[in-house]
Amino acid sequence: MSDVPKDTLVTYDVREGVAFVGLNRPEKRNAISDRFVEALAATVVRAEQEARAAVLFGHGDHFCAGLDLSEHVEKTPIEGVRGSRRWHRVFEGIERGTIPWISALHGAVVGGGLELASSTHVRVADESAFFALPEGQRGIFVGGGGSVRTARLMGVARMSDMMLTGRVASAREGEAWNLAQYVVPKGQALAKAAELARKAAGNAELSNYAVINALPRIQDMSSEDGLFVESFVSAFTATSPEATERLRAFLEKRAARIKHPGEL
Ligand code: 1HE
Repeated sequence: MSDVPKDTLVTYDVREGVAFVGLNRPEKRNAISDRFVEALAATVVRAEQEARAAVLFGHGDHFCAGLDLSEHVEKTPIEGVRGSRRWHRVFEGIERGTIPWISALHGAVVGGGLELASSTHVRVADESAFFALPEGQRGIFVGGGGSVRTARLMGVARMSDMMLTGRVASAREGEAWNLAQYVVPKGQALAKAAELARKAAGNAELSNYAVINALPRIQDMSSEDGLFVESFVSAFTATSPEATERLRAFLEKRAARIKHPGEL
């Protein structure tokens, strides 16, 4: 992307109802500084208002090298807590907002970069992507929600291994460990993420909201409570005017039927 403005930390563009949010600090491998996280926060709010789905990607050769380490040399403990809580709020705006987020991952998906990717709903990695959690080597700990989100994706055993031993996972290992749902050839993650985002943008907004917000919360409940909540979310979603129209469209043969993967 040669026409990307150099002074914009996060690029933004909406096409066909999909917001494209680009991490744009390639000279520092998209490391997340305080200013960077504020730029991301503003862009997340804008995407929520203007799009039905969003794609998050990195400009340059890497998705994101995590926390900007140069800003953390002099921080006090309470400043560290405030910074971490700010990341939590911004990433939660992605994870528990109203639109689906698809991330396109390539190169380094490291530390806070992996925490950021973990807050998106679908992750597409290209074959150049690699995952690492070098916090132990840097003398720090995850602070962007990784101990909750990333640990739930890959499990505590794998995450402990990565944090304790510095193990680096390839794109394929990341897929097997649930860090990515798709692996595509090098250079194709953004196109695949855009394709998936357009599909998600075509869904009923309330269904997408339920997937994003009800599904993860139900995992935190007992089975009894989960089934109880599911019935309410299900009934509320299915009786919305948009659902009524979509159900009619199917019955009147105006909607596409589902195809076997071999037919696509
Ligand atoms: C940075 C950062 C950064 C690069 N903070 N400046 N994250 C890490 O421990 C990852 C550290 N970075 C790396 O291991 C490598 O930079 C990469 C594998 C990501 C990319 O390697 P490469 O060879 O393409 O780039 P480079 O030459 O290492 O870096 C280019 C420049 O980016 C260089 O600055 P320059 O002024 O010398 O040109 C690097 O210093 C700079 N740079 N990464 C600051 N992270 C809320 S808790 C979250 C906790 C974490 O995220 S811990 C993980 C931190």
